[in-house]
Amino acid sequence: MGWALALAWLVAACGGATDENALPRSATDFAATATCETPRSLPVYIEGGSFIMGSDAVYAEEGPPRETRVDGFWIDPHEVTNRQFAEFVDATGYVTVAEKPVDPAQFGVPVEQIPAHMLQPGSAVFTPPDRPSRNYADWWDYVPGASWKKPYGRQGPDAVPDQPAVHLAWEDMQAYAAWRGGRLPTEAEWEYAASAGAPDYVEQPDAKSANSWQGVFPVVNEAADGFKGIAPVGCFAPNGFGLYDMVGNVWEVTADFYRPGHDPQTRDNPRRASENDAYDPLNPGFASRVMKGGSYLCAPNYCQRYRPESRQGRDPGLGASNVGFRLAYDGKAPPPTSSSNSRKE
Ligand SMILES: [Ca+2]
Ligand SMILES: [Ca+2]
Repeated sequence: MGWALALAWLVAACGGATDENALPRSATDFAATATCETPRSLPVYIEGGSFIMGSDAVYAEEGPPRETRVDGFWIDPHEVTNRQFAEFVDATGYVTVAEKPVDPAQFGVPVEQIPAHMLQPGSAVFTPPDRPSRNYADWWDYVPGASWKKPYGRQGPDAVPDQPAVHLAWEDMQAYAAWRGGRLPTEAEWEYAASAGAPDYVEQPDAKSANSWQGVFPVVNEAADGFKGIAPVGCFAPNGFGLYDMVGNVWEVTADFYRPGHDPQTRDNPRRASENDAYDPLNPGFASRVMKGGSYLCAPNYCQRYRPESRQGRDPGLGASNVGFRLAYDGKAPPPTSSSNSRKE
């Protein structure tokens, strides 16, 4: 969501009253303590090929499906973890957008109309409502102090090393990619890698295949898959290319600008690389990027987006507790990895 939009719905949702000393319910209820064996972090080479990109089975913004060609590339086998992001921060001293002072000018309204807590550094944290709702303002809170290091806010637990890094802005992901020697995948690359040659489906993946939401979102979280919220990377079965959590856990931002629907004329390594192509009906003031693959918040009654074809717009500025990323790499040789990246080799 964008800042202006965030202001509108957060004010509508809570009147600007957030107790920054209270532990968000999402922290006590949603912070996973389970561990899994961390999978190999060495990037996987995806041979070039053709596939049917897009779908017309569920949501209009995913179509039309058309045969699409993608050149070969390398991709991380799992979402970028807090351990990996910490290596970058330790080496560079980088400070993320969610940790920096907030510029009131970006709200576009007089400063006295901005709730005080939204002028503090922070990010959007999923906080389940206590009653049924279909209004996302009821489950997103702007939490001061929330960042990749403190995913639930100042009073919450520290980031878990093997969980995906979240609460990152576009420029944070770009900075990490530049340091690591990679880049964000295009939407076509990501979807090709996620589908891994398997047939399309519309049903929710089973509890061993993806961290999604079992039960009636946003109030009944049965967690039949073992996780109410985010999971460490690699707790679920890999796809046919050996990639983990492509259709669950956290959404993953790609390099392409977002607009609803695919251009049927672009079938060879398609890109939406121009900001002029960007249009997000839910966030029209911002040039959103495409994010892919659903998250632990996707449930059949609300968000059937636990599929390779699923796509939504992601505001470049404000992070959220269910959005992360993974890197792609060019070239024939395996890309460089850090020491801890290859510790399980
Ligand atoms: Ca789950
Ligand atoms: Ca994911």
